[in-house]
Amino acid sequence: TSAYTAAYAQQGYRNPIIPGFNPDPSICRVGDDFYLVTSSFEYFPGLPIYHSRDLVNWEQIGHCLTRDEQLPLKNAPASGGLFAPSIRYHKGTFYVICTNVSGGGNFYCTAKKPTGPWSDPIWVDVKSIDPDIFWDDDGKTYFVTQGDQGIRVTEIDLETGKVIGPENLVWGGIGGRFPEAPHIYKKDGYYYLLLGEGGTEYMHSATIGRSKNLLGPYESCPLNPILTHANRIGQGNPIQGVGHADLVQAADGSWWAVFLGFRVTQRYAYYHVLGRETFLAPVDWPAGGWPQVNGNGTVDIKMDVPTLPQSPFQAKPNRTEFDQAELGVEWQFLRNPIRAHYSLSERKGKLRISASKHTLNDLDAVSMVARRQTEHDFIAETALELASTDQDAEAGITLFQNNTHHYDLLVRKKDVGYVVQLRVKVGSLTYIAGEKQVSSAQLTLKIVGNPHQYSFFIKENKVKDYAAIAALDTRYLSTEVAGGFTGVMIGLYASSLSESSNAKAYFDWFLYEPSFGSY
Ligand code: 6LW
Repeated sequence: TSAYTAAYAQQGYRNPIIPGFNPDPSICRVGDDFYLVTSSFEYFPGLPIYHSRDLVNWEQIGHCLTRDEQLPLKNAPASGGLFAPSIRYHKGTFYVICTNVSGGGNFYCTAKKPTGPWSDPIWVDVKSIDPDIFWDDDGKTYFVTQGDQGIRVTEIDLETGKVIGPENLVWGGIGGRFPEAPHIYKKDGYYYLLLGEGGTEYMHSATIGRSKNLLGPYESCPLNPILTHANRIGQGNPIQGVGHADLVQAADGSWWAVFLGFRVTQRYAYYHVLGRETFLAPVDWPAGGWPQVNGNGTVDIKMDVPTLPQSPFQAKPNRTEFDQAELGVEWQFLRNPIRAHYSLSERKGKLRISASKHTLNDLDAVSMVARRQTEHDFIAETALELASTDQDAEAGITLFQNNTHHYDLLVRKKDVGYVVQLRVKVGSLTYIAGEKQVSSAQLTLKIVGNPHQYSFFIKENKVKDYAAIAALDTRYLSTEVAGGFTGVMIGLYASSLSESSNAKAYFDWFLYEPSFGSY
C-alpha cells in the first residue's frame, strides 16, 4: 500500500499526461506546484515548461530558452539541438540543466520564476548528455551525467559551472545498453540513483540503485527494472518504450514517477508517430525500502489509482484566430527563426509567413510555425491565401516528422490559376500523391488523422464541399521509419526556390481538434 492516504483523493487519470512529442520529462515541486520540462531538439524556443497542481492536469507556461543567444541552432540536424533536460528548485532558484548537442554542450540556466526570464547558459565542460545537478547536504554541487560505461558524478562550482573535481564513474546499472538519464535522490540515509537503460526504443526501462556514499558503490534494486514494458506483462500494451524517469514527492508525502513512453498505432504493430510522450505513475516508496512503480512496473492508458485532488486548467480553444499580438506557447519554429518572416500585425487577424528560400528539406531557417500532433485521431484545418507572382513559391500545411519525412498539402501558382498538391517526402523518395487545379489562391486545407491514415482535403472559396485529395499511411512518418527523437508536428509554412521571391502566405485561422479515439 502507498504512503498516500489523503482522504480527499480522487480516483483515476488518463495517460499520457502530456501528449505528443514531449520526451525525457523531468519534474520538481515547489509547495503545491509541480513544474516539468521536456526535450525540444531542433525546435525554437527550446524546452517547454509545464505547470500542474495535481500531476494529472498540465498547462504549458512557456519555454526555458527563448533568446537566440541562449539557443544557437544554426544548421542543427533533425533531432540535434537540445537533448534531455532536468529541472530542479534549490534555495529559491529554479535550474534547468541540459545539453545543446549542436553547439556548446552541457549547460544550466537559472530563474527566480519558472516563467522566466531564464539566465544565459552557464556552460559546464563535461562531455556527455542527460545532465542533472545534485546538491549534497554538505553544500557541495555535483553534475550528474550519462556515460558509455555508466553514470558519472563530477563536482562543480555552482556560480561558474567550473569543474572542480574528477569525473567519477559511479554505476553502470544492471547491464542494459545506454545507461543514461540519471537523477539522484537522497532519502532515509541513502543516495538513490535512477537511470534509463536499454535505449529509448522498445527495450527501454528505468532502473535504480542505492548507496550510503554518493560516489558508490551502488547496490542494484532487487526489483530492477522498476519500470519497463519490454517483458511479457508489457507485450501488447499500446504504450511501449517506457523509461527515462524522474521521481517527485507531493506535499502529502506520496511519490510519483514521470517518464517517457510512446503510443503505438496498433497493438503488436510497431510504429509510432506522436513521438515520445510524458506519462505518470504512482510510486510506493516505503522508508528504508525500494521504490515500486505502479505495482509491477507497467502502466496503462486508463489509470485506476487514487490521485491528488484534481485541479484542471481551463481548456484552450481549438481554433486560433491569429488575432493576438503573439503566437501561443504551443507554437515553435524550426531552428532560430528569421523574425521578419513572420507577422501578426501586417493584416489584422492573420498570420503572415514570408517564403524563405529554404524548403522543408533543408537544415536551415525554414519559414514554418508548428505545433505537436498530440493524438492519433484529430482534425487540423487552416484557411490561407498565397500572395505570389512567383511560380516557385508554395505555402501550405505540413505533417512534419523531420526534414526527410513530411507530408505537405500546398498551393502554388501556375500559368493560369493555381494548383494544390499533396507531396510525400519519405527519405530519398518524393512523390506527388494528389493534385488539383484551383481557380484562386484562397483555400481551406484540412487533414483528418487516425492511427493508420492521414486524409487530406481542400475547399475552394465559394465552393460548399471539401474535395478529397488523397489519404496516406501514417507509418511512413513514424519514428520507426524516419528515425530520430521527435514526433509529428503540424506546420504552417511558405517557401520558394527563387532567391528573390516576394511570396507571402496569410493564414486566417487554424483549427486543431484532437480526440482520444481508441487510445
Ligand atoms: C536522451 C536519452 C534518451 O538524451 O533519448 O530516452 C535521448 N532517452 O536519455 C534523446 O531524447
